[in-house]
Amino acid sequence: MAKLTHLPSNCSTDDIIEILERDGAAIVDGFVSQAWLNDFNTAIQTSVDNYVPYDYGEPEAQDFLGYQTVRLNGLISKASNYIDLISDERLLSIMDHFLAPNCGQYRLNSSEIIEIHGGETAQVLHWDDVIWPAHFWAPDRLLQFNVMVAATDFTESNGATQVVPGSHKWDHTKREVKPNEIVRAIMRAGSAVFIPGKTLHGGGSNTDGSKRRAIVASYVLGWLRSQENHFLHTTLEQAHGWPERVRQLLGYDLYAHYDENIEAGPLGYYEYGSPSVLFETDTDD
Ligand SMILES: O=C(O)CCC(=O)C(=O)O
Ligand SMILES: [Fe+2]
Repeated sequence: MAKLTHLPSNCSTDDIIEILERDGAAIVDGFVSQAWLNDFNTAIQTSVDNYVPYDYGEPEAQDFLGYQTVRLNGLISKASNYIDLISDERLLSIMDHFLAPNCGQYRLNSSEIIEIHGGETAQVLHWDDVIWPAHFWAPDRLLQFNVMVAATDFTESNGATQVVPGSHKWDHTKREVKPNEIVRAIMRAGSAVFIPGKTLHGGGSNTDGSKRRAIVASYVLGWLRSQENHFLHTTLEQAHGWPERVRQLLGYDLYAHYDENIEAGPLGYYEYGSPSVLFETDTDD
């Protein structure tokens, strides 16, 4: 029977990495503090309340993104303590392990609220790496890594994510999922589920009407385009107030790839140099 391992909040990043290597998914209970979560939920509430459903255009996109689901991007502008999540040392150590070998410098891919409301049906099972054609040319290379923090409890009936442990090692073109291979990421508010880009997963159906809110921080290889266009969700003025590491994660620097075997880049020029010149007068970081 498929199983999703829960680790305690005081586990080490090595413990998380070990389970992720084995299962392709893991839950860390109590990953964020209740105080951080309360502050985040308070800050984001106005944006959630003001949500106007998007027209996703194609029916396939609507099916995928949901009919009864509130989705928001640009969290760094909507809740100031989101910065703490994306630059959390434990998360960055995990990304150092899984993404850095394929890029050197990874970046924030997307920041999302995914709030599933009553009547939403289950999202199709998918793996997130599939959005970059590089998955086709380099199928054994991880491109993206998704972390979803439960901002409300995730339950069987309110849409807890469906996950297929072990599917990170599958050839997705050859193997179909069986119902008994799917487990639900049932967890308390404040816990987090880790889903690297080759693991099958999808939002669950909400049959009880209680809202299921996820706070997403996903990361991507630095040489791939991020799914979210961070520059349009933030301003240069805001970026001046961020720590240097956060600016780097949001793309305000130059990407170069140097290791023993590969030399590539630079990418992301500003006037043929690094965007970091824009921040040189800063003394706060
Ligand atoms: O909401 C969820 O539980 C998963 C959402 C997801 O996987 C996605 O939108 O790519
Ligand atoms: Fe996904």
